[in-house]
Amino acid sequence: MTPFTPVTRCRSCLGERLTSVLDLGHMPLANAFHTGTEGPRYPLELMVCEDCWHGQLSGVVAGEEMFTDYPYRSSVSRTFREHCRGLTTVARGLVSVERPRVLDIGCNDGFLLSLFREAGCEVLGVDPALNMKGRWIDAPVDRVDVPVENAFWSVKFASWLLPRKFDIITAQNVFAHAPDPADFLAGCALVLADGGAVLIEVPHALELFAGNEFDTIYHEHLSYFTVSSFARLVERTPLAIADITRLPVHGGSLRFVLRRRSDDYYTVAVGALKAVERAQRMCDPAAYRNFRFKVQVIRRDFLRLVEDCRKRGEKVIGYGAAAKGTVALNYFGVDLDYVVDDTPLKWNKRIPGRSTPVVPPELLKMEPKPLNIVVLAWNWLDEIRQRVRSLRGNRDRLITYVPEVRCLEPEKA
Ligand code: JHZ
Repeated sequence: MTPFTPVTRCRSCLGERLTSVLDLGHMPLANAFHTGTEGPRYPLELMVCEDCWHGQLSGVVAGEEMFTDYPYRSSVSRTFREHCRGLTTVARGLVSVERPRVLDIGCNDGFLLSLFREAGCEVLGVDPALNMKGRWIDAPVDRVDVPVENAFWSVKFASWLLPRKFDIITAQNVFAHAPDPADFLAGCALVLADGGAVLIEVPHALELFAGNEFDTIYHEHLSYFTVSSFARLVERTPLAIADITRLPVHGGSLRFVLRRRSDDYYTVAVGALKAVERAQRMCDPAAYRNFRFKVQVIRRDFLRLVEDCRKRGEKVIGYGAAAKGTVALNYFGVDLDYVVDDTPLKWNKRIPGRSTPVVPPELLKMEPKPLNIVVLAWNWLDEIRQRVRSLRGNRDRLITYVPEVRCLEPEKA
């Protein structure tokens, strides 16, 4: 078990007034799928800074423990692959270079870089996951083979890359993992070419609270950004916000385009989105109490639903062994009959903290009776619904629990 380092200052504005929003107790690491012997548990508590309202965990588990052997493949979802195509086009439109040099931080299985390369860019990935280097993807996209450095991103690592410079720097769903996000941005600034752009995508904390997305709180996610808290952080770096887009992926995300401060780009999006966040009471402690209450209601309703299904002798299974599924099942304190997932690296393992096994979706074809299928990867609900139908026709009941517990009955033909 590696040390758990308590956080005493806000990661965004360095203020010291951190207050608890939701304490999920001691939880396993969300991606530590196991084969019998469970890994350690660590405190999991979401705090908010009363100065800049940045959401953050109460403590840090060492990145080496979470990301060196990483089972998550971002490109398993077709919707996400389409999203990556969109990002590639946007990024290329931001720079005037014909053959941009692209750096992807937290490149995971290399899918995004493969798109940039197809578009004629020169690419480099950085990722700490040792299990991915040279292996890339098993399914479902074609084998991706792009150059990757195994490292955590930092000023120190960026200095090592010099004199290489990049016209486009991307970081999808990795910035919230950074223990020192100001250092992360300073590293980007160091290797950013003149006229270049940094594109950072993070889940939007506004959606977390408005949509009761409690299960996106886990040890990997040290930060929960709003536009306001991101803007406070960027002030401490050599970069400036040139644009912001709200995105539907991962339950609602933000894409920030950052430029070198001296490049004099200006956006009205910051002010407009800060106003949206204020209107949603992101600076009101009562809103956080309300969130806590609604999360408790979800647990109560979910447990009742599972109990009812089991009383009727029905199976309750899950689709998508997402990291957030780990949080949800541990918070509910419940095991499912099994969970199916299209990621081979997760098969024949168990959900962290639980005894629920993860198995290939093909197994669903062997189930004779209608099933109750909890969509643990609720952010890909439409895609998973289609997948289930293609495997089994339209006869199962899908269950979601975000923003509230809801049953989607099979449509009557
Ligand atoms: P998915 C990840 O969280 C990890 P997770 C990370 N920490 C992060 O920051 C967030 O994203 C934003 C499976 N699936 O994408 C694949 C199928 O099997 O919601 C995945 O195991 N078939 C970097 O893990 C899981 O579901 C399918 O058709 O919560 C989805 O995980 C589809 C669509 C998904 O992220």
